[in-house]
Amino acid sequence: MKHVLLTGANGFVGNVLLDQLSAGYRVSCACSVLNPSPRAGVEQVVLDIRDPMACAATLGRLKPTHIVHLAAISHVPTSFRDPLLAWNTNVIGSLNLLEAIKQKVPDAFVVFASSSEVYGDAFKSGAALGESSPCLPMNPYAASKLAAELAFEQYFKQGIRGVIARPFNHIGSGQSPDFVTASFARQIALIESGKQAPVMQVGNLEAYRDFLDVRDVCTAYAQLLELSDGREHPRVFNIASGQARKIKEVLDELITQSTVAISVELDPQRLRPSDIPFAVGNCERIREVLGWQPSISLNETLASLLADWRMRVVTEQ
Ligand code: A2R
Repeated sequence: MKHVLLTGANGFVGNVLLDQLSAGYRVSCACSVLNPSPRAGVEQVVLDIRDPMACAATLGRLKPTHIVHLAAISHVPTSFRDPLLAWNTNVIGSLNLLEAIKQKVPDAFVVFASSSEVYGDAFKSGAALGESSPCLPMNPYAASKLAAELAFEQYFKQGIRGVIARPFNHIGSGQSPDFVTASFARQIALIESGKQAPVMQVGNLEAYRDFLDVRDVCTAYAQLLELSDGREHPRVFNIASGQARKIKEVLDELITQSTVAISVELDPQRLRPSDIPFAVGNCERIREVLGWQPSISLNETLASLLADWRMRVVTEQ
């Protein structure tokens, strides 16, 4: 049976991907700490990807046929606050994993979760960016992901098998409220339950983003894993909807779905100076090669996000 190892398995994406892959794969999860409620039939290992010997030992023992590399410092403000942590995890951690693949499982097929953030300043063209657009990262997170991509490209040249994915803004249940749509949904749920005054604190509402449901992104990762069947394929894939949505439009829809009246207040602390005003991806490649396209509407995603936060705030202090 095909055996997939997920790094970063306890994260936002890892949790969803685990559900999707469990049907077709034996799944092992590499986590920085053990999940207290593990899934039945899924093996968990503790692995700090910054430790090269631990990476080699884990891959040597598990011998996965496939790997999805999700583990990262994924939050842009954290990468500004602690760039060494971001670079060590995102670049050196990826190199440690690549060396371990080369030494222990050289035939394994790896999907690396990079980010649309690598395009950075190139978004200022206003066009939907394709995979050959310039990569001009504007923050330490994006730069570290691009550096990791270069490392992957080098190992691909040496015969390691796999692809690089550049997902655009994926949202949904389980995401940290450090991210914009989760922050909105959490505040609405707090307001509805009387734990917050009926005033939403927001940052920049004028930016446009290419939003995707995390479940659609995970379907794309699962389809990318199927490229291990030996057919010719490109190395880099955008995972995008191709549609630009104004953040204000997303907020308005969430407020429409709320059961109470809510006003909106700008919080200057939530404004990021390096904000990119418009970011949208061209998704032709993944559609042509794999037939993938998003299947979940934004309103459906927002409804599930809100439902999730309504449950989560019950236990919040
Ligand atoms: O720090 P934890 O316990 O939350 O674990 C995070 C894990 N992680 C690590 N795992 C092993 N060794 C490390 N040194 C290490 N540092 C962090 O990566 C967490 O479980 C996971 C990342 O999850 P999230 O922050 O929720 O990211 P998300 O949204 O699931 O994104 C997945 C990937 C990331 O590479 C993004 O940059 C990419 O998709 O776009």
